[in-house]
Amino acid sequence: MSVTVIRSGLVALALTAGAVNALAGEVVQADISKLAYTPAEINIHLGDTVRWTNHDFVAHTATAKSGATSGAWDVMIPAGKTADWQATEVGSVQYFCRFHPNMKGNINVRAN
Ligand SMILES: [Cu+2]
Repeated sequence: MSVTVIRSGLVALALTAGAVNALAGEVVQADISKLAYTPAEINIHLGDTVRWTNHDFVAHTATAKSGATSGAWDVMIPAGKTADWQATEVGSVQYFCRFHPNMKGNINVRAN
């Protein structure tokens, strides 16, 4: 009987931790280097933020392709700087750089 009580207590603790995490969202680090997004594919959860760091000496953008699930968005990432994008909808979105259209990436947003 006491074992059951301890186990249910652990389950309650785990659920609480999950709820706090979902509320805050995580910051997921990504890089831009030598005209490429690294990693090119990013898997995150709803509410998480992607933070790109641009290591190049030219500015880049992360621009959602038209028709993206998450709607149109366009993030400017100046040379040597960071920029953020927060996932507010579940789904996959392909993005590219407006200045260098060969740069392509993909973000998969899952429900929490
Ligand atoms: Cu670029």
